[in-house]
Amino acid sequence: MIKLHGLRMSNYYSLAKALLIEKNLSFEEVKAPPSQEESYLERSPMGKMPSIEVDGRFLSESLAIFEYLERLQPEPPLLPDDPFVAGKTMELVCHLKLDVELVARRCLPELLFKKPISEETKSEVRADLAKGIKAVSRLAVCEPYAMGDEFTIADFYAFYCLGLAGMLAKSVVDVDLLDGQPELTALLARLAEHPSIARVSAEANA
Ligand SMILES: N[C@@H](CCC(=O)N[C@@H](CS)C(=O)NCC(=O)O)C(=O)O
Repeated sequence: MIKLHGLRMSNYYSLAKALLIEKNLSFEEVKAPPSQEESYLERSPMGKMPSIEVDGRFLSESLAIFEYLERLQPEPPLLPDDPFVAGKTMELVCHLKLDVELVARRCLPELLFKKPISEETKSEVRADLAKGIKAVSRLAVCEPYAMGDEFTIADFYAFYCLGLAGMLAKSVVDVDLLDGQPELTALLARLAEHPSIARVSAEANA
């Protein structure tokens, strides 16, 4: 059985857990906070969560975990059949991950560890987030799902990246990330009701 390592408070752990549920795979959760200990780095080379354990072997990075799960259990598919649309789906995932979530993540030390970030960094975050969210809204269809009719991996990244980024942007740099983005706002509300995502949220708050 697959073991999922990490903590329920993590957005990427939650994403990997939602994927396992979506794919109807049996799994077990193992509490493992991030660490720079050698034994942890052997499982996840940057010391981050999540990672999965399969027959004693470890795999980290949520996108790599997705790639593995998609091949292990192709149903339901989370990438469109059409090669170009599949590429566009991954393009959207990249922008959500790198140009929105990772940018907002620069605010995390201030919120979690009360380590103030500089005004210069805050200005950069505001400018970079504005660019990132524009890129996302240019690519996202949002009717009814991120890429249109098909529910895909981009929906998971939309939910878990925009959720954390929105919270960090509001509380640390006083930016409403989804201001003027009614389609993305409605998409996130729909996704919150999607069974795999709803179960992860319910269990995180239990
Ligand atoms: N690129 C990684 C990011 C994972 C990540 O940022 N994990 C956070 C928790 S959500 C973490 O472990 N942070 C601890 C650290 O950076 O040391 C992925 O997609 O899985």
